[in-house]
Amino acid sequence: MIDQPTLNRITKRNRRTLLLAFTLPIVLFNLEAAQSRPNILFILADDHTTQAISCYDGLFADQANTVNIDRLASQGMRFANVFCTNSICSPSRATILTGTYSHKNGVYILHQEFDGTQTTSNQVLRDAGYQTAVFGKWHLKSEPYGFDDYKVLQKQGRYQNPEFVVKGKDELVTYEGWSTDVITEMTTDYIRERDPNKPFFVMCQYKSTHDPWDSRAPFDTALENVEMPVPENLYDDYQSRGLASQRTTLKLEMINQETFPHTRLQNATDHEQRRHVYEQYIRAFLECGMVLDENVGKLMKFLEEENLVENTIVVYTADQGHFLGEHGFFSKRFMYEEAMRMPLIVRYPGVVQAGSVNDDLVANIDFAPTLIELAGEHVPSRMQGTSIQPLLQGRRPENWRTGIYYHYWQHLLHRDVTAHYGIRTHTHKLIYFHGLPLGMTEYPPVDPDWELFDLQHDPAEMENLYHDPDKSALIKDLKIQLIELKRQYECLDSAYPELVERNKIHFWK
Ligand SMILES: [Ca+2]
Repeated sequence: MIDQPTLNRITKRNRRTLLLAFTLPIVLFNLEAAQSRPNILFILADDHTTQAISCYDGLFADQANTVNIDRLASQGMRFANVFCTNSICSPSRATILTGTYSHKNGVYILHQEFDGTQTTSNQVLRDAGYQTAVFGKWHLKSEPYGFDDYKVLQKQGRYQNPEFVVKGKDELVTYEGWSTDVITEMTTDYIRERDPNKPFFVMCQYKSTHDPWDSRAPFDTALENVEMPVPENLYDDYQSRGLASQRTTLKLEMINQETFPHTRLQNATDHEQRRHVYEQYIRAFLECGMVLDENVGKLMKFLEEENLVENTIVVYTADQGHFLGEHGFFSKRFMYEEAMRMPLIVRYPGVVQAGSVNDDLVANIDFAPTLIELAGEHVPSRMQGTSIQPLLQGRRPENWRTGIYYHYWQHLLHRDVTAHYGIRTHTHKLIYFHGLPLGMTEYPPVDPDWELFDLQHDPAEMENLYHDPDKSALIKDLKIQLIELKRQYECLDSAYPELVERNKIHFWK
């Protein structure tokens, strides 16, 4: 015979079991739903080139001191061969948002107004129930569209006490402090105050390391007494190449004092002036990167404190690369390696193997499709890139791309870089300086030129092999691949009669 208290105990236990039997699946289901919809923190730096990030093991690996970005790489996957498809600010940003080339998204050159109503990663994620926000540098002229919240710098913005365009406010709002710190705080404030029942997609977009490469204490003197390495081709004379490199005003001695108000030598040769500016420029750039790196550390610490570090995908990248004195250049634009290559680090615990490195050919058109697929959503067919999710999981699809198509449209406008397009494979790069404005600028056409580089034997791209008779079969093959990519991305020369005319003489020559 069971007494009443025992019966009560058993019934109570049964009730609990029954309750557990009902609630456990719901709890597990919710957990699964949460896990299948990770948060995304997308950190976009400006011009932060791979040579300035220690874990990329470039010339400045020992001086850059990017401990926090390096730690992120050690916890995730670092991509070694990611390339910009049009290496300049606004166009790359439009590509990152839309997963399309410039000729598709309409932002070919700087200061063109971005039509934010076209399909973007943030809109797809927002429609899927994500909370979306962007803070920091925007540089797409139009106001952000399809974000629940935004605070963005007007144009380039400034480092000290920056002004922001704030959602819902007509007047610009000034924020006291250093731009990099302010943007971090906006990002963490938003995440802290979000609806915790919904995943978030936050784009944290720093001005660092754009010119004028300012930094604040304690980093503004960090490299003062440190000897800096010098790229072997700092004094490049551009002899084997066409006129594009000779024509450009991207040379260090030509940085105007408005951009970089540092000292100049009196009565110096171009090379002396170049070296003198280089010594100041390289320190300023890397110190600016240290403030940025410290802020990446702050973001990661915040995610840990908020218990978000396991279910938040953290992406670190920049809108393109930057010359750090290679070929004597600063800035970007050219299809040469230092400007075309972008950093990309993805941390996603449980999915991405910590400390892994990938060297497949990836492009900025892939970013939007990747974020959408990682969020479990369908990639819109309008997007021209391919999700790198399989690469993140350690699998390379059999048909993964073997060449990247590049097109720089901003013919001669700012810094006198000739318009060009080309293909980069794992081993070679073929560049066609078609030299036509193609409706984008009012600058006059210049004579066309070709350059071919063997990236395995000449990674610094010093020897143009285009005129080597032994390379004619290789050149023909690369041109066929280039045309195939132009067909694939619907960027055919037939849209430009002046280019068709020029190609009749110069393309297959
Ligand atoms: Ca940029």
